Amino acid sequence: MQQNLRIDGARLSLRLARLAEVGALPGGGCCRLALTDEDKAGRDLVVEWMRELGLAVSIDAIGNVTGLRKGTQDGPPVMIGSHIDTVRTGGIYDGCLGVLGGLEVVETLNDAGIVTKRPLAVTYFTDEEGSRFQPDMLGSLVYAGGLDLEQALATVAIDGAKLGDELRRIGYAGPVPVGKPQVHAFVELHIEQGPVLDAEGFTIGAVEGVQGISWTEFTITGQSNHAGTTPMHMRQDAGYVAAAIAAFTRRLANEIGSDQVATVGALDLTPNLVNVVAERAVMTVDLRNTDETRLQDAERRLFAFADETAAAEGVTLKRRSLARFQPTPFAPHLVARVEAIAKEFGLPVKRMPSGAGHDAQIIASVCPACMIFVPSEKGISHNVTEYTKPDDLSAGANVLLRLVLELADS
Ligand code: HGY
Ligand code: MN
Ligand code: MN
Repeated sequence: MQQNLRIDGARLSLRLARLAEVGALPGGGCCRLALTDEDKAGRDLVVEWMRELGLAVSIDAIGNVTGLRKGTQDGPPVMIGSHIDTVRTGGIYDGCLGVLGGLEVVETLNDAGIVTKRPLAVTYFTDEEGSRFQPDMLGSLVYAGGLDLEQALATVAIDGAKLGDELRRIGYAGPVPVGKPQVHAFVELHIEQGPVLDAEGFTIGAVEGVQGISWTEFTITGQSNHAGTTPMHMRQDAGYVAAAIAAFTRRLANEIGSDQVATVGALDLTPNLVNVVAERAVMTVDLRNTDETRLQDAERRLFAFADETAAAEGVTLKRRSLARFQPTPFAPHLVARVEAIAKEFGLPVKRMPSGAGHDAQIIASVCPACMIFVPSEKGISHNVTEYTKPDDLSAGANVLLRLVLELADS
């Protein structure tokens, strides 16, 4: 019986479309930055669905929300998790597929009258994106004991808001303590967000691990001056130093090659006027590599270049780490099961690393964890045109269903 069990793809797509209406952007896509009113509305909708499916809903002190489905036995649950917060120009699948895929697994089991041995948990974590409050994966980091709760609550957003205040304001400062969770195993279904599966014709990615991530904020302070009258040798131009660092960042990635990627995603100039030499620049650099040694080398070279360029221009440079994660491998036995189940379903499957950060890499520190990828059309993500075909969504959710049943009845 269980071998023939399949999820209801139309129902999954319907939930994705319904959640996409929350924080919908005029040209498509979503904006539900962590702990904003839009995030609250999305949270409330998913809690409503959890309750409709008979799950016992709990909220912890950092706002992570878990819907628990009883098993025939007590004990640590098999957890299906991801996130529902988005970047500012987000798609409708990033994170949401993992959470709503979990609800779809629950509803499929409810319809079939199946109760697993172990309890099942469907969880969404607070602020996975880290766009508004850094670091990313903040909620799962606190959940796993990797970030102190009080420190997390004191985090100040890019818009100046304090995380603890926002959590209380939206009503998600929950009563459940955090840290030292008991989870039997963790599975996250997620879109690849990169071009590999789509370009190579695979349906499922058996994710072997997540690459290392290094986010740095540079604050450069020079002197504003007249763009026309100030001789070049007398300038302390923060805008020039920021631009030089941005250009170096691209060169650095190309020189290191292989898996190295580097991004200047945020750059803010003050006073940001055509005829004024910028007195201040605040920028971010996102470096990633599957190899920790090469990632450290990239950081060292970037920081040295930034310091030299700032000194030569006579500006001050302050550096702040916003996030730093080492490359994280997933549980080999679970990766092997994802691959085997995909093959049993006749789905083309590829073992691969994840270029994006995910909650699974954090939860991997407290229990065996793995990820199931489905293709992103043209590899586009963190973009309102993010798209994954319904058949691929269903394929991923069916692999999730089968793996969760195996883990929950083992
Ligand atoms: O940045 C990331 O990789 C993830 O989307 N938070
Ligand atoms: Mn994500
Ligand atoms: Mn994302």
